[in-house]
Amino acid sequence: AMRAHKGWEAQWVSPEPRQSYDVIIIGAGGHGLGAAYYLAKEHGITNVAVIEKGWLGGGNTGRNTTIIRSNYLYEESMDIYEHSLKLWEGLSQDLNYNVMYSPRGVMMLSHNVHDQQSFKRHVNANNLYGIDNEWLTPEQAKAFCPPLDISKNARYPINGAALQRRGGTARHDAVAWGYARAASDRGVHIIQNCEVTGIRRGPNGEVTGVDTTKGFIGAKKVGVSAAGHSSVVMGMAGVRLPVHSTPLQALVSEPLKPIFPCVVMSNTVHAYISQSDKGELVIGAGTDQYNSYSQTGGMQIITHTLDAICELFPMFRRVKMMRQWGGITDNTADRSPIQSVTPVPNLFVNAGWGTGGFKATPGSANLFAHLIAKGEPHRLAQGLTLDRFRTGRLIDEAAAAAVAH
Ligand code: FAD
Ligand code: PYC
Repeated sequence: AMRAHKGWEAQWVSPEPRQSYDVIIIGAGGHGLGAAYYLAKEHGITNVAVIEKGWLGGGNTGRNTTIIRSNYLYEESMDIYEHSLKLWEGLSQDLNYNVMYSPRGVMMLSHNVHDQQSFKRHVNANNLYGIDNEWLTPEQAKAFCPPLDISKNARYPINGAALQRRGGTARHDAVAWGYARAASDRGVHIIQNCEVTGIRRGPNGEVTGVDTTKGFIGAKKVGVSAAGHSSVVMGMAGVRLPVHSTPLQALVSEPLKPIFPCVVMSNTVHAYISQSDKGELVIGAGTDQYNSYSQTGGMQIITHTLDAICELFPMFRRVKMMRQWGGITDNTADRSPIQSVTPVPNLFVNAGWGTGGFKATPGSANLFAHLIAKGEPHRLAQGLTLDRFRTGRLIDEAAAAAVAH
């Protein structure tokens, strides 16, 4: 049947690299591709290359469980995640590419008094800032998500839940492909299968370009958006990033008819779940507890998550799992991201999104483009610079990260 599909146009061009560019972005995930798109669209900078060691979207962009929400605690976080949520709402139209954004609601389960106090604090902080988030009783949680077991004798009983109705999911591959096509249409070069192996610097320490497996490519400015390999790439410029990398795993079940209407997360028992449009249950775990660049992850972590899913949703006990994988997450001590100028002139970094940067893709890309174009952070990203690790003005989002670390 596929033979009938002839004459499809390539969605983006795959050019040979030029000798030099105004801007090189390292890493063709959603963040890097999106930043290139917004550089072209909002700042008129089109002499841009996005350089990717593998295939575009093959990093965490194509490995995540696609949960989108903006229910974080501090203003610095609410600013960027809500900016992102608003961009999600119009992204398919903006890119003319269906990213399948689905605001089906993200519900976070509370299992004990500590969870309840923490979630209610988030609900209040969000509401005061104009962001939707509400507290539900166990009965209301069950009405919102019928497969949930709320019986008092459940192994992991719940005493309520926090619900962000505007939260939801999007199709991760489509996000990468949509940004790639839109950036390519505006003249951006996307260069795949090209690993950056070095960052070259001039007489004043400034960036002059990158060494790659396709040779040296010059650049006036370089933006690093390499997720799990952020500290490796920044190390090429002599910058030690306050980030550690750990595997994070997910898996999908055999396809089922529509059964699960929303997204549910339980940080306390280390599991989160939704159902894709193909019908697969999409399930994710907490991070492995050791630093690693392995895109597989430990077996005991994922089996623990499946134990939790079976307890929370007993009807899924006989469902078969089809595929499991891992991604490498770049984690900061305060679980908040870094968008920053660096000690190296004309080198910019977007990193530290760890277990939670998919939801931030449009917002992060949009603000990273601003940082690269203007040389200083946008108002909405001012708190996210590297400075905070020197001043101690950390943004502790460990609870809002909602994934066991
Ligand atoms: P990536 O898509 O990883 O892009 C970085 C790119 O840089 C990669 O393609 C890589 O190959 C490339 N690269 C690295 N080094 C080099 C080099 N030397 N030269 C050239 N290219 C290089 N977030 C959420 O908000 N919601 C979720 O539900 C969620 N679930 C997750 C589940 C899992 C299992 C994982 C692993 C992550 C999850 N995340 C989630 C986090 C989210 O996936 C990431 O924060 C986000 O996708 C990062 O996007 P990115 O574009 O920065 O990174
Ligand atoms: O940040 O919402 C999130 C998330 C969910 C699963 C992994 N990360």
